[in-house]
Amino acid sequence: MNCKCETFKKAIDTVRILAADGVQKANSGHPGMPMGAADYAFTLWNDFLKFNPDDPNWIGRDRFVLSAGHGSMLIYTLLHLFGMGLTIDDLKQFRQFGSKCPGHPEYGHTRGVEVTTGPLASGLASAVGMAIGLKQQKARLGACDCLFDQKVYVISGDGCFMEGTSHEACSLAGHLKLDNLIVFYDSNKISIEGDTDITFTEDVGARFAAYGWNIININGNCVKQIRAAIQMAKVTKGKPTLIIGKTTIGKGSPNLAGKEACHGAPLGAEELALTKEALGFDPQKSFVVPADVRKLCNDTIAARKAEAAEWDKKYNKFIASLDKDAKAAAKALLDKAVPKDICAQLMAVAPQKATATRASGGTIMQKAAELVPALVGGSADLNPSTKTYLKGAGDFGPENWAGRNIHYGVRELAMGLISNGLALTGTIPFSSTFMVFSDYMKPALRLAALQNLHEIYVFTHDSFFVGEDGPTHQPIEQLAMFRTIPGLTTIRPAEANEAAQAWAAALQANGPVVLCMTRQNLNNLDEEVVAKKMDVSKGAYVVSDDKNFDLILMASGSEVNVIVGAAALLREKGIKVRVVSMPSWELFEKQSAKYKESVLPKAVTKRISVEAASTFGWARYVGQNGLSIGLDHFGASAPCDLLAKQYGFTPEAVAEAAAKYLGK
Ligand SMILES: Cc1ncc(C[n+]2csc(CCOP(=O)(O)OP(=O)(O)O)c2C)c(N)n1
Repeated sequence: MNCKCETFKKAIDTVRILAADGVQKANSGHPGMPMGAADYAFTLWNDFLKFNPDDPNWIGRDRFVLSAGHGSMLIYTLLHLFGMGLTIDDLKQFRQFGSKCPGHPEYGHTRGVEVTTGPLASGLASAVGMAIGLKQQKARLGACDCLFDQKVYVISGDGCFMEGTSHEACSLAGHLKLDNLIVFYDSNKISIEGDTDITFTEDVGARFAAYGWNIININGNCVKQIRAAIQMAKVTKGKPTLIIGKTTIGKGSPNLAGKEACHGAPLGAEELALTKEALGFDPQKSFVVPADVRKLCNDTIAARKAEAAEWDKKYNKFIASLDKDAKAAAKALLDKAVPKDICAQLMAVAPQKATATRASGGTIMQKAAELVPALVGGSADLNPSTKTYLKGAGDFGPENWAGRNIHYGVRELAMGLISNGLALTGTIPFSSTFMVFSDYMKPALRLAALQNLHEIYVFTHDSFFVGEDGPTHQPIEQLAMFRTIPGLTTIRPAEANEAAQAWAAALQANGPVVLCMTRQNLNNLDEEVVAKKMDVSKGAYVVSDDKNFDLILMASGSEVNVIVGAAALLREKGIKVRVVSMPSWELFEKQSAKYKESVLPKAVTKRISVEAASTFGWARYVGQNGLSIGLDHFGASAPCDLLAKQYGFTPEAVAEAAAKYLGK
């Protein structure tokens, strides 16, 4: 072995030991995976990965996704060795409060972490979104291969491939021929409960070959084979690549290598010392980077910086070569620009007749797509129903990488996680399905919120008003679910004008937004209300009221029409009412105490909420003496008008319930 080879091997062992040291010090974490995958990960970073230590968001970079997020010490060690901002002291703080090295990698928290991972396979699915995003970006900018040839590199373990998400997302990746996606399968045949033979005996390579992937089998602990595999993957056209690397979990540990015991627990002081000794390190010392390893990495850092500077020159030349319009378009796309007057422009196209909000939303989003080039997305095989197809914007795929419509097929969870990947590669993605199937997307919604990703969910058929499809298709508890996710904004517009304002708010948001749209037609509110009172951006506003009102009726979405009707009936009886449209709790909560008081004055304690969903949470607004009219049971298959009567969601029924509540 020549000196360079020796240092390279020592560098890989340094990754093993730093990872094990971090877990040992924290007395918590997963040393086995980083130790087993160190050969691949270090070789990838040192020899192939394009990154810029000076700028983690450098546009020319490849993406590195550690889908097996439990092996987080692996990425922290690499970020340290390759000058991405983590220090040895940071590594020593693994899993401690406020540390830059939390238990699982967190996007936006640790410089250089491209996506939050931990829920197995979510990173892999989001990586598919990144691969789509990079293809789209390149095609839409009109950049050539010699400039934009970024790859998305993923490390996944057995767990990622057991998860259903890997099926959904990788099936789509194969179909779309995403040859910029290179996934390493750290096939160590161990998961928490032991040998994967107890649960997972399928031929993953055959499965992925059937999806249309390029499969390369290697010894994942052999650097020579790793290099050859990555080189081959990089030049493969028309297919994503899966490199199946047979590895040994905990490699380097004399007594625990190959055993599940090192998957999720520290090696133990004694075994760690034995490991260091076996690998030629001083067993008495921790968190050491040998001088020649440091030099190797520093040389790589310097080389990467120089390459990035060279690339930037070419990129700037390319941008300068664009004509005025193309330059403006590129800027709008890359900046995710949203015009300041977006709300007025969207309001101008809102249909002025009774329409379902899925339909008015569909019209509005055509305009939104025209005004916001970064808006891309699709539905999980429901475009004709959710009305979310962007006309004239093309279908994404090998025939048209610039297409802004993504056909996800019936793959809701993959759609959600891919959207997260799209948001992470510089677009504002939308994704759409029936609201009840948002259940299939919950992990993606949560991860979008956790990462504060700007994306938009268009969930239609938002209540039992779906009608004939019955309880399987009638959402009840989903609204409550959305509202419990921190950082997720839910907007349920009452009619077409509110739908336009909701879309504007969603495009101007800085995190994920759910738009809940109806299947059934809804009357627009009075022109005067639209012109003078409507303000979805505030979350709630007064639609109408009587002087000295002593009852507040509040509702969201389709039930605003219902309370407007109920208020008219109550007024006939001499009851003084205020009607409040409340499309978004989250936006309302962001308002000043003064504004909130102006809409829901504390002095008025007689309050009724009406929403065709679980009443869970409305107590917050109706208070102890309030009444919440909702649906705390599943619906039924029947025409929606009949169900409305059956369940008390008509103006008459609400007026009657209100009169009873008031004792009148
Ligand atoms: C969705 C999800 N389910 C369960 C877990 C808990 N978990 C963490 S690692 C792991 C086993 C993963 O096995 P493998 O991918 O082979 O990792 P390795 O043993 O190689 O470290 C499990 C079940 C998780 N992180 N995410």
